[in-house]
Amino acid sequence: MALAYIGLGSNLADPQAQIIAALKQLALLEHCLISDVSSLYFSRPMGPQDQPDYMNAVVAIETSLSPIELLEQLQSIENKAGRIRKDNRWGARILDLDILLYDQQMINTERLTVPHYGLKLREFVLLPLAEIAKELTLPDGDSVKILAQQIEKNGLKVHSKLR
Ligand code: J1D
Repeated sequence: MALAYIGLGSNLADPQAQIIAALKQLALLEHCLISDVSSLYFSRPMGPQDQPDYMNAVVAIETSLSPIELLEQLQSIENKAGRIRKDNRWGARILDLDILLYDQQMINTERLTVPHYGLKLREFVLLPLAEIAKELTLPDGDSVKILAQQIEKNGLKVHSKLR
């Protein structure tokens, strides 16, 4: 079994409900077991500011799926939530499920970059990740706890507990 960390984000169509529904879908995935869930965080948009605020969370999953199989399952959950894949890389979104980490693997393919390329730059990823994985070290040796302490918080705050 591998230990993967998944980032969840939403800023459309009742973000809190989207994240909770996505957690239920993740819990139903075969070959996956949710082992931890962060709080739900309120965050200000990174990227264009003319979009609603976000809700973000991170979950830890034990899985026997390969990274690509896991990505496909996550994209299927995004699609069911009504996510439209269009050219809005920095725009509003109903649901994003990103693979942040997959064990200590480093993956660089056309479809997948792991660790996620935004991991170290995003307070809405680092703080929920540090909440559930205090002692985690990234493949490059950086401590998640220290990165989370150092990053600009940009109004990030815990909105509610998810467990
Ligand atoms: C594409 O990325 C897919 O085609 C995948 O194949 C590919 N991908 C590559 N590596 C991936 C990985 N490790 N996990 C998942 N997909 C991977 C989809 S993509 C992936 N998406 C990148 C994001 C989504 N998030 C945002 O863009 N501001 C706040 N406060 N909170 C947010 O959650 N999210 C944002 C932005 C708009 C930057 N601002 C945000 C938030 O990074 O390209 O969608």
